[in-house]
Amino acid sequence: MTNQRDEPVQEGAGAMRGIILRSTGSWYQVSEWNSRAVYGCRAGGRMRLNGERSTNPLAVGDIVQFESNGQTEAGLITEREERKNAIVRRSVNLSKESHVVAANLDRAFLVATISQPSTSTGFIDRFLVTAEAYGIPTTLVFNKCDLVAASERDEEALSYMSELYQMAGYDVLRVSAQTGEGLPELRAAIAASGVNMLSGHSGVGKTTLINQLLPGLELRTGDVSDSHQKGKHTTTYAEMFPLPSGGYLIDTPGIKGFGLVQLEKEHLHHYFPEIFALLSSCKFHNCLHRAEPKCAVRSAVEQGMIAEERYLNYLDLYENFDADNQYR
Ligand SMILES: Nc1nc2c(ncn2[C@@H]2O[C@H](COP(=O)(O)OP(=O)(O)O)[C@@H](O)[C@H]2O)c(=O)[nH]1
Ligand SMILES: [Mg+2]
Ligand SMILES: [Zn+2]
Repeated sequence: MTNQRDEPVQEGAGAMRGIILRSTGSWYQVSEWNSRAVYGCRAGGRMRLNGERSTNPLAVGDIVQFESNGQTEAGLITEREERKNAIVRRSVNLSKESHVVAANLDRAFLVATISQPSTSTGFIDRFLVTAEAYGIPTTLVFNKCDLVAASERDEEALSYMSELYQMAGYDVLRVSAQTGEGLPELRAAIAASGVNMLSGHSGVGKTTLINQLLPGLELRTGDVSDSHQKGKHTTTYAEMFPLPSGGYLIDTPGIKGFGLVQLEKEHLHHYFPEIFALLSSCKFHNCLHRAEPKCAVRSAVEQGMIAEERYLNYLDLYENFDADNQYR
């Protein structure tokens, strides 16, 4: 048996397979595949990850080979298995390096709120395009519905948003981490697949939801107290929690936006499912649904079969797609 370095891994000397639960710079928590026992590990210094321009070659959700002599605090990661997908964002410094938020996701839950803070459809659509491009099915979770119930305008906004995304084919859940409304449905949706990620703006209640779903964790949550009504950054790194059902749940720090590292402008429309579904009905096989004649997408928008706001967000993304393929 060999690893990527072509050095023999001694059978019985503790070569194991695991999944990264947490990474804080050079230190990793790895859950052993079968026993789920957690090992503290460093990364082998000579581990080569051919030509990636990433600030973190190992991320939460990565499946790795590691060695340990039985001590749970002194593991060594020797190999990373190929990723089936990875959510990437531009690194905080201005270099072209990217930062992998999490890898090998089976489902994303985009947590959004109508108020405190409000989530725009522009932000939701950028997230959905990214998730579609990576092939990660996404469920929309509107949290803080207890607040919505107190305002007629917010109720209308929530109904509008729910319909917008249901029309586009997405599952939409309405929940409140505070009152418990909708949590059984959220729990059921999560248990259905392996590695689940909660994402969304800072302050929308991701960590509070995880505390509700996994009692006993008692993670720190943020107060919506500063002047912008955006929660404080209480979650600094993505972190993954094992679920009793066998799956995992990832809490991510509030994100401002994701980069679409491998996406081309001309392919953007492939990642709006309801738009892409009509492409074969457009006159031109390479229709971009802008000003082309006999465009089935534009007539569907006119007939109310495709939501105008989704279509306008598509046009906006297309027009403002910058050279770095990055969203802000
Ligand atoms: N009213 C209300 N407040 C909530 C709800 N869920 C979370 N919060 C509050 O929103 C703030 C931010 O929550 P947090 O979980 O830290 O958000 P995160 O940044 O997405 O992890 C905290 O003060 C929570 O108590 C909810 O369903 N209703
Ligand atoms: Mg949080
Ligand atoms: Zn068209």
